[in-house]
Amino acid sequence: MEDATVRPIGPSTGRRLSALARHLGGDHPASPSSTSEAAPMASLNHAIAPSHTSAFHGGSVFGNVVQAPEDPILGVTVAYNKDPSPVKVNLGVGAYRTEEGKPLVLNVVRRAEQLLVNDLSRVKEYLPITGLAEFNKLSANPAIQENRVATVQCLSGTGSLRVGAEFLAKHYHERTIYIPLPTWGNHPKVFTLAGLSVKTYRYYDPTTRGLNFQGLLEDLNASPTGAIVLLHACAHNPTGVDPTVEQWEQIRQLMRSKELLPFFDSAYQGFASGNLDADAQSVRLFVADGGELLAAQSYAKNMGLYGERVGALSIVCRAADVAGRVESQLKLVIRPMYSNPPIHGASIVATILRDRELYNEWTVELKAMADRIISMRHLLYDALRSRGTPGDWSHIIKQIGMFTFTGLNTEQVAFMTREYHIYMTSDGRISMAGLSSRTVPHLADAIHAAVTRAV
Ligand code: KET
Repeated sequence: MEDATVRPIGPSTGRRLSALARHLGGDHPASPSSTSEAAPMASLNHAIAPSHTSAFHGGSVFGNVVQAPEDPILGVTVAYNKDPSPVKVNLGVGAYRTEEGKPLVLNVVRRAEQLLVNDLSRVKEYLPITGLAEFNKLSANPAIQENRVATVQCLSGTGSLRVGAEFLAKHYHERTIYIPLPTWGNHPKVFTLAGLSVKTYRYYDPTTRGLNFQGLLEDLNASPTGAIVLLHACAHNPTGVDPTVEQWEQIRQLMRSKELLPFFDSAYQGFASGNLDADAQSVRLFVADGGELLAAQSYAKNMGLYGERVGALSIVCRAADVAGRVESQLKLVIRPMYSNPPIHGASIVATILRDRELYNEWTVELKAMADRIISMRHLLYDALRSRGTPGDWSHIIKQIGMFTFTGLNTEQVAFMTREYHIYMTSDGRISMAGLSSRTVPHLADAIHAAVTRAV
């Protein structure tokens, strides 16, 4: 049995790292050389490759460890925190802020936590390897009531993706995963380190600032039968561009006819339309046809539980007996990785999902977050129009979810950070959730200056 074999850590990690380095280095056949993070990734290549520490350098056996670059997204916050300027704005990480620019703990989360604190029967025992059973049951898409799903609580969206990818690398016959171009910068790293081989499919058309639907269909059609395809369930990061329901249906038909395996990343459910059900339509289309798929869910954004690290991996199978065996293997992936997940965040989520009234309150608060982001889109669009900033900025109001993919280039972003203390990722992505009516004029000034300045 494959699971009984103990893989030697050194060579296998080395293989994964060199695969990742190859991928990031750009000599991969379908390497995303034009991904949003092309520049930082090139230097990452050196930093992530294992440095050999056997030699004695400067008095430390670790003396020749190479300084790694900051993460392209989380590193923006690091730089922001170091900036003493009073006008600085952090539009890097996708984290919701209030109109006052403060992090938000949802009222419904406070209420759930209060209930948990008051319940003295609650203990801090280990959870099972698969996490809190009630959380898993409530997290599994309501459409999945057929017992043909294995759901495990994981460490937020990232952990769910990683566990799913490790499972696939071990038990699925096709090791290639196609990810959209561009995509969340962590996707290629998560999948490559899990042992999958990463390729890209066309997704975004910079000229129209919309979906390259034809390119997407062509690339999926040209992929090998059985390949895994990463799909953003809604509110695509970083582009803010989603397929329509009709386009999802076409994607579904193509993928099913080619037996491509969907792996949904659902990190922004509720942020696309403001409605949880509407935002789950893509996943539910694929569940409804009876076929198989994976879904990684995160509660980081839609419940504001970022640091609680609460999420779920669901593997929807053809039949209940398969799901049971899949779950048994997921446990073998999780146990040596982190043994079992933390209890607090999952208890908050379960408390909210199980109670009609709390659930309704959550949907109202979620809608308010989504609405505030939409109002920021309109404010920014109007501010650029009133400044007469050259260019068509209508994509700011057309794109959905937390981000605007502005089209600003690396130099323009660097200029805005240097001169205006505006922090955003170098691919021109802005987290609209980080804006407020107070900071929009400053951002509009910065964009205007960046676009109109002589080079
Ligand atoms: N998927 C996508 C598409 C995504 O944007 C994120 C986070 C995640 C998964 C993982 O979220 P988690 O916190 O593990 O549940 N994105 C934001 C934060 C980050 O990069 O970690 C971001 O893009 O800013």
